[in-house]
Amino acid sequence: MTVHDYLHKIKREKGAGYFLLLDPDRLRLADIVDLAVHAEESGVDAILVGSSILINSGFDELIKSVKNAAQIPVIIFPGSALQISRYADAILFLSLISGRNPDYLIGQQVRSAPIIKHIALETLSTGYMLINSGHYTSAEYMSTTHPIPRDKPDIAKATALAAQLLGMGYVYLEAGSGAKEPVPVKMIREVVNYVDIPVIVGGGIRKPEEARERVEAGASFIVTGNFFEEKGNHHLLREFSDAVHSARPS
Ligand code: 1GP
Repeated sequence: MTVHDYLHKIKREKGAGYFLLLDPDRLRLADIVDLAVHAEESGVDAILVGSSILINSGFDELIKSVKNAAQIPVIIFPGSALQISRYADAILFLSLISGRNPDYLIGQQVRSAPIIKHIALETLSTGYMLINSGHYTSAEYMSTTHPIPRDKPDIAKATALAAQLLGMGYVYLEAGSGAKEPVPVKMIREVVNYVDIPVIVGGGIRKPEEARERVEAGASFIVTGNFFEEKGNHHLLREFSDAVHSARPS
């Protein structure tokens, strides 16, 4: 089964899916492996691996180690065209459609497309949208783009619809890793009601309740990363995954 089909199956059967993001620049390899095992045991549906910079080398080795540790799909969430590995199950093939930087709209994609074809890596075509979170994020700095204002759902709706009309399979509403405020529930609801493709939501989610509210607003997939970089929080993974899987759009 392709990862795309698997994700749609999760959505059909569980209502929504839960992804854990592992950032190679912020976690040691041993911790990444531990967390991957724990994620699978706690009902996480897929593991995302990626970083806005990627200072640490050995990306292939890292993906291999995560693959060996867990059976759930490992999906690359790339900060740039440098983050590609044949050992992953798929890659979010992102275009930063909230911004107007041609390098992140199409340049990085042109550089990476032949490599992705060569290694036959599955791509999940995704319109990536930065939403203002109240402070300057790494993604904004690295991409030199402005995020969509958090009180402008109409801009988010139009941008997400453009992604759909361009044939993209997913939109990702991103407040930025470690964001002070997650993407507003009202914006998620309005975007979900306006487009037909699944909506992924991440950035700044630190409570199961925040994850639940975003599924109730119609998000298909929830991503958390930062919160689980603290070892003391690992025991809450199950609570997050239960919150995502038991919530229903309302
Ligand atoms: C960031 O959406 C992801 O790209 C996850 O964000 O690290 O804040 O959970 P956090």
